Amino acid sequence: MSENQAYTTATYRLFDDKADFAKKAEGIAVGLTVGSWTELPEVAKQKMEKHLGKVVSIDAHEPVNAAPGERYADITIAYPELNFSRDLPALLVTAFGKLSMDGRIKLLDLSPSASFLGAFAGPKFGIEGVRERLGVFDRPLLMSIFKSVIGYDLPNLREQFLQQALGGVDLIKDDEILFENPLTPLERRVETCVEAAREAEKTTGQKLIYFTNLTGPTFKLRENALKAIGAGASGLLFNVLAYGFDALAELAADPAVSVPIAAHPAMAGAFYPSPHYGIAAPLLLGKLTRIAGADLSLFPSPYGSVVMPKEENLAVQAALVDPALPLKKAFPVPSAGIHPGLVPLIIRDFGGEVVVNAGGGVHGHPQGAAAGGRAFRQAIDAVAAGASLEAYAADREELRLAIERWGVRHA
Ligand code: 1AE
Repeated sequence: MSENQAYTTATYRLFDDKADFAKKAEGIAVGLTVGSWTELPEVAKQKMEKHLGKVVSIDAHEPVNAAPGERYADITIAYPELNFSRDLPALLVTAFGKLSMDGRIKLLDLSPSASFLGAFAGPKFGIEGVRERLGVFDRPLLMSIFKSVIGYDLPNLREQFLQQALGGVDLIKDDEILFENPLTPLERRVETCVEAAREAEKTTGQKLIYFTNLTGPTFKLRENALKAIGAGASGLLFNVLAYGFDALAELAADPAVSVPIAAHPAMAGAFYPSPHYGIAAPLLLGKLTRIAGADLSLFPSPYGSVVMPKEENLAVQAALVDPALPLKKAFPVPSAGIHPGLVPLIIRDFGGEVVVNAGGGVHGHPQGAAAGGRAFRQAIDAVAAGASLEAYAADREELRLAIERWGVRHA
């Protein structure tokens, strides 16, 4: 590799029962860059050298008597950044465009150069900025998700918001399936919820960020984001995989989009779960989401209703906070099926820089959503106090009832 050039390295896991992995790797490095090499005349080779991809390493896993499907290699290729513009679509199409359809191959990681990363502002607020907005620095944050939103009108939505806010949550997010609709149109929805947030603050004394679902056709996203912010939205929820990383990057880099953005993982299951195909979760929901500028990244936890294995969860978290990336850190938000009885596990596994996020686990509390929020806050306090949930719940009714409803998971 030339020392004067910038490269992005891409690491793949390539499964093949028979292939010569060295040949395959060379085929990728050449095929995704200059197209062909050996047939080129010497003078053309000299000209094309700076555009040629290079095989960095091949780590083959070839057990003796390998069963069918077991043989694979982790291959790292360096792509000259001279070949593509400094945007995420160009990077992704270079490293995993046609290749993503060519056999059993999964993209594990991408490492662009510092120069490429310099084109991205990353999260505008990051973990610290979100904490500053809330004035909460000493505990995991608590997020609540609207549930039952389709077919509901503004008074219903307001009541639901108010109950969540009264429970002492820090963040409230729209459900990702709430789109523009006549019953709760964007600006009216935001105004209504912001007004309910103000009312709740009088009781709780707590600030809150409301992540409004940013929807609509791609070319209207900016306009809709500004409408929502103008109406008082203090955060935006964004279905990043439906729109693409570039749409998020454009929004996050826009000075007028002056609020934190939470990336929702809708559609992620089409990308990461297969060992043979797609894009690994730490890259998809961690590194790329952070480079594109999400302040928070939601993903299925290891414990709830939709699960992602724990090692993958921790690798997503690591990518969101990796100090090697010259960008602000993004909050990990392990989600789906979370209830208060899981809080000790979440904090044990993720530490304090985490957002505990729940929909059903708040709204399904026997005494309603406000009690549901309080049960979560009590669970977080219990962990901080070094107490077991069961002991802490003895004189805290909300937590006791939550434990009765969902139990406590210890491992
Ligand atoms: C992985 C995303 C989780 C999510 O968006 C959501 O709505 C979860 O709801 P609950 O907590 O499972 O009810």
